[in-house]
Amino acid sequence: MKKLYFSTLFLAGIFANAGAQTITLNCESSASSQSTSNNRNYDIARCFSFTNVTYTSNDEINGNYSTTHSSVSTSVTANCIKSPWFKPNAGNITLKTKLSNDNGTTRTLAIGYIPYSASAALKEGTRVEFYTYAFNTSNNDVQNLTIPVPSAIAGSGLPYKIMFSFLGSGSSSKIMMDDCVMPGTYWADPSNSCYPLSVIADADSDGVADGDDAYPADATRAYNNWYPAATYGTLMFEDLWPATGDYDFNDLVIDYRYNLVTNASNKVVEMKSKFVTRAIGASFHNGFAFQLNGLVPSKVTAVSGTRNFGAAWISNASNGCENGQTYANIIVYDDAQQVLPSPGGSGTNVILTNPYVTPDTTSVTVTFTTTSGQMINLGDVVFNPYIIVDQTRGKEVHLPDFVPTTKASTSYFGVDQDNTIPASNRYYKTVNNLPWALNVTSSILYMHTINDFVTGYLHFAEWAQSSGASYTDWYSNTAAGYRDNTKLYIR
Ligand SMILES: [Ca+2]
Ligand SMILES: [Ca+2]
Ligand SMILES: [Ca+2]
Ligand SMILES: [Ca+2]
Repeated sequence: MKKLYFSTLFLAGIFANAGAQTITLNCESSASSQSTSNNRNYDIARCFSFTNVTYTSNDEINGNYSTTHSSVSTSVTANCIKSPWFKPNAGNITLKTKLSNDNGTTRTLAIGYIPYSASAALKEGTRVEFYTYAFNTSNNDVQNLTIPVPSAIAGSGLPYKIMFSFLGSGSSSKIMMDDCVMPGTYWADPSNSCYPLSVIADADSDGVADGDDAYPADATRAYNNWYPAATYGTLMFEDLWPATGDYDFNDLVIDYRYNLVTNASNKVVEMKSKFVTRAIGASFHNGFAFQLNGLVPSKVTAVSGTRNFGAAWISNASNGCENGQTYANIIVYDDAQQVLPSPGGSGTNVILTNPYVTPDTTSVTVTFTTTSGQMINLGDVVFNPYIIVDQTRGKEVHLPDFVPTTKASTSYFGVDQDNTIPASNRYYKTVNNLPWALNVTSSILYMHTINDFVTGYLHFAEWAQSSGASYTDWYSNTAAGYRDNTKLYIR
């Protein structure tokens, strides 16, 4: 135990000495031509700055020169010295000080630190005073002061200046200073207007370094959060619900990706989404929408980019959310057939022999509240996409076990093959767990014509019926027996 104690002390001593660096101001210079002005210029070149503070060899404290100042003032900016930028270490600032004469009503040395501020003039933030010394004005002996470096700045790794202000009222005695020593690492650049060496650059001052800030010139935004993270995902819908129908899952095929833009506090300020309508294997005029589950519409401030082809059932509030909904609902478009018109024949991009139509990209931006205490977290955004079947507002088809909206009609539940049981939180699944909508977090191929989905993706039925436990890679083509490419729309 004792041995360990000694070795710990020994190591601590080594590291303390190895890291010891100081910033000093003693008003002396090693230059051959020394004078009050030459010596002060020497320190100015080291990035000290002086306001109405000069050097004097008259009644100096130590060596040949000390600081003094001009007329007496109670303003902290009237007579002051600022240190160069440095990164303070824990320890003490030491200095010698005295009055030039034993007169005056009050005399005070006030010391503050100045933080770095990227947006401020000279990069100097607001001074924080941490120490004052009130002189006995009838005593002009030298005082040796020892001032702890404030814990707020010691070892913070950030650059600061120390500002010494010489305050007083009454009569003419000046406060002189000398032999000031400050613990820390010099961090000024004399070749660049004495600005700090590299600091963590944060051009918009939102607290996120430029290198980490996806929006370095926008203080309201900092990070991108993509879903799916790496690439587009695919949404596929079967519109004959509550019947399984032909089960080809190509009645509406949409690739999607959205970006939840967060600010420096990781609150979501914006949802920027892209919906790429790839195929329509439907005669129905289906709409496409999404609900943000659990998010009240008042948290949305604006919606842009949605497309309204005149459906009578659309009724949106001024913030772009659908009226009459408990949670925020955004109608991306009311009729897919207007978004990706058929080139002739039946549907769009589902029959291999028909002309190919370039997919349409609809970009929708949802902007969220920035009211303090009302802002939303990443986990608060639950994306619940659905189709509105053939202009019947209440006929919604959602992903399996995703809730219907306030406007969904419950009259379809339990009809035909649908086995929705709201009391069990079971939605949009057959009794065998087959869904009417699919969300795959990568872009995948879909069926051509009316091929049953399970004849193209050969392990899909096993995946769905196991509620996702088996064949989680059912849509991949990594092994024989996963896909029948003759059933897929491959041009
Ligand atoms: Ca001196
Ligand atoms: Ca920033
Ligand atoms: Ca920013
Ligand atoms: Ca179908």
